Amino acid sequence: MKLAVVGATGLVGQEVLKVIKERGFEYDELFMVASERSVGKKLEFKGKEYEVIGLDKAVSLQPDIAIFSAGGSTSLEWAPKFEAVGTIVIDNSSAWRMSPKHKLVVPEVNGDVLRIDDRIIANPNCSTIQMVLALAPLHKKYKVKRIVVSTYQSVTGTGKAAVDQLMSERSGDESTKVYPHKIDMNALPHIDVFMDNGYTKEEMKMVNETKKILQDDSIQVTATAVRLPVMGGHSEAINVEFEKDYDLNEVREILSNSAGIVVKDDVANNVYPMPLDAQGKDEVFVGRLRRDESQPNTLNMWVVADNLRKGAATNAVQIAEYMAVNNLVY
Ligand code: 2RA
Repeated sequence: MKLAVVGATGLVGQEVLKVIKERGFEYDELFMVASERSVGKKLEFKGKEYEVIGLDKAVSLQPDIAIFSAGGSTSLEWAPKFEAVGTIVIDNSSAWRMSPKHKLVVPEVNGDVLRIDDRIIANPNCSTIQMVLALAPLHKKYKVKRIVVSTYQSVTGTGKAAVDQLMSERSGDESTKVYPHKIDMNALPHIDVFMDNGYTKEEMKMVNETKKILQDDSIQVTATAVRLPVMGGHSEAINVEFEKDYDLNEVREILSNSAGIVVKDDVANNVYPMPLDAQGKDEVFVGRLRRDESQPNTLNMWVVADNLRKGAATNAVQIAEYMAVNNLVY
């Protein structure tokens, strides 16, 4: 099995390598791939030194799987070139997510849609992944009717330059400008670009991707996405209305028994999910479970996950594992 990590020098690419190592994902050959300006750089991985290669060279090596974390335009240009040599591309950008020809996958939720001839597979947006993972088992039992979600997103979701902006603002230097405003001691209700309908692209990703992954266009979603001076995890306040009524203890039990979810919900002891605790972990943490007393069949929950792990790298590596374990790589 020849594995390529495309965007190996970036924030998500580096996390992909960590996850590959931690999960013991097996390969025979590994290619570290990045843009021209990183070609020739040396990267150390599992005690071995790798020289970063360019995309052209990587295509010529015909990897079986390439995990792309290199942005939308690189993916639009290069994923089809890898596809043409038979590579399975697992793509972290938004380039292919809503294409009707391509699968959008969270393995625990809809891994069963994957087939042997899938060649470009889209990894969903980070804030969508943690939300659908927490909602899917409840959707199965009570059927989700409408979701109202507000996000509290970490600067790592924007990338290294945003982490630099936050850290330099904290040391008194306000010259680094990734966001249109200061991020330290602030909250920006603005993630990705604004669209004609007044929502941001991030908010519309949560609307559209949720319907596609849960395979249900009737689900109504409305989102407000907010960037906070937080490192290492996205949090979400989710208000979900179901078709059927639920029992709160049963909800806890369903979530506790669902793959990839950890329930942290013991308010008497101040136990609830927080980004600081989620950082570096692969699971999605759920807490503050309580009935919305203002309308029937409605639940409030607080959902936290490391956006670079389950929101990006871990989910992508899990897709690769799913393909390998189910003999979908040839
Ligand atoms: C963010 N959703 O947090 C993006 C990253 N994919 O900005």
